[in-house]
Amino acid sequence: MITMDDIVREGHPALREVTKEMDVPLSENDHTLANEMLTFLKNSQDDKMATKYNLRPGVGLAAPQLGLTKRMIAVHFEDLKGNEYSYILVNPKIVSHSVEKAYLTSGEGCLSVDRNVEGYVPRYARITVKAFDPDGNELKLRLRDYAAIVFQHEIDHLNGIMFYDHINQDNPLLPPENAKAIE
Ligand code: K3U
Ligand code: NI
Repeated sequence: MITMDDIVREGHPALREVTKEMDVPLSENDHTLANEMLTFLKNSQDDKMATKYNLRPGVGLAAPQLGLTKRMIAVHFEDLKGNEYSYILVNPKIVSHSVEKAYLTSGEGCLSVDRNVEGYVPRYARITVKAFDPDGNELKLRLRDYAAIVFQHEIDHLNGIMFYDHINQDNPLLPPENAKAIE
């Protein structure tokens, strides 16, 4: 079972590497890893499990956060409309995006960052992602607003990018241009 002890923190080189594409369908070992990543997210959002195992709640997890240079993410969350997003994506790629940006008014956090980093993180408001599921089936997802932000945060991890790399260093709370605020 994945716990916070398995998650690498800022300073670990895996968080700054560009990951390698994976073979699909996944090997048996990588299939197990994928399922464990999704289970971690579910456990982290379950009060009893989170308390028992001291888990920080997360809506997404990328393989580099486990110290692995593998191109795979898991997400598990509901958007404001109650739509559920529960996916393992292998070799995800943003194939198109809006000009318009979006940012969370509360900023972003990261399970690999044990501090509060203030500032708005500009993201694309709408993206289309192509990926494979663990069995090698192609997926195409159209995402907007909060969902688009979560997927971009996770895909950034596959490219060695941390959320605070996007924050305006001179004025972290300056609303980004051409960006809608997401509460
Ligand atoms: O955003 C978080 C959250 C957790 C439970 C309920 C609602 C929100 C926690 S931080 C998080 O999930 C990161 C996970 C990371 F770092 F491992 F990738 C992802 C994330 C945070 C903020 C915006 C988008 C994505
Ligand atoms: Ni993160």
